[in-house]
Amino acid sequence: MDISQLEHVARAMVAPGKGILAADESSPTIAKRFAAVSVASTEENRRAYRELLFTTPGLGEHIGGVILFDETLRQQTSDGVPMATVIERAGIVPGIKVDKGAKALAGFPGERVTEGLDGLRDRFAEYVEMGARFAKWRAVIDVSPDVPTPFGVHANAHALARYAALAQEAGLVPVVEPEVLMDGDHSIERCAEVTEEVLAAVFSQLHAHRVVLEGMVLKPNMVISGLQAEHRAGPQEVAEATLRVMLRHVPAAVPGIAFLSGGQTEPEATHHLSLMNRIGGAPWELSFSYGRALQQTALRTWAGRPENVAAAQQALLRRARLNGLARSGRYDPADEAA
Ligand code: 5MM
Repeated sequence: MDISQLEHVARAMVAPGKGILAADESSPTIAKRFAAVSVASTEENRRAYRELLFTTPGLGEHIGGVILFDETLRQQTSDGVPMATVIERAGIVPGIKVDKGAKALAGFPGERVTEGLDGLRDRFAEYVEMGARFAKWRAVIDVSPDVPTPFGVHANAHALARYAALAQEAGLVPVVEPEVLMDGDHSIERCAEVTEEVLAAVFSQLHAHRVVLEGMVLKPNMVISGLQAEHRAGPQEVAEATLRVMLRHVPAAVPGIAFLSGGQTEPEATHHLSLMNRIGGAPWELSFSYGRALQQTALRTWAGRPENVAAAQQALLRRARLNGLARSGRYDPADEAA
């Protein structure tokens, strides 16, 4: 394992002004996203949509990494260029989602654990061969009054750390994604409590598995009220609570924290990130790894029509630029109207 190379790639993914485009929707998830804009989830439509995203002129200005799904890494543009090559040529690091999704945790009703460790060492070797330079694994933590249990948290943290150690062994930077879901009516305080428990377990397991913190990126949820909460905390409160929890649990050796958007609207996700960067004083890069919060308008604009490709690329670029501003706390919600 070349630690300096891992650190170099990790730092490029979250370089100042930049973040990550999460385009690794699995087949069921992309089918859901396409259905919302009445596009059939055929292999060709998925390929065309991802080509649109990755060939956006100027994307590399604010995007340092792109996460791909297995199918996409094996696809080519209409000109016959492999997707990973297109991404590299744009000055962006290509990565691959390697988890096989969250499944019910036997014996623990309401909890899930992410699968995909079997055969992972061999899959990593193939992904490296195909041009991936980082990997991603997502753990899903549901929130209810009795969930998560300490065992559920431990099972997910253990799997994340096993994955991360294998990724580094293969020379890939692990993006470690423990997502405390926004679904539910829980308060921001409850989200903070669960996120603290999860991050404490994750970093304890990463240490136990000898994962080199300098060669990874953390992709956590923000500390935020549940989507159905009666009183949802405002942006400044979200920024302060998130920063407080991260400062308590994320070692300064980690190069970057790239937040997921998790169901926030595009402007909300950008605003929260900007406020955190405005507070300042963080020892890590405070960045983004958004899926929906980068793609929503672009996907709606495209809606499966080739004549809309340029407009959809403009929409993606605009979100990337606004999040680029948020990286240094310079985003103003008024920019949305401009
Ligand atoms: C893009 O969606 C990713 C894959 O999800 P599935 O395995 O469920 O298809 C997901 O891991 C994503 O990278 C993160 O949730 C961040 O995306 P959002 O939309 O929450 O920013």
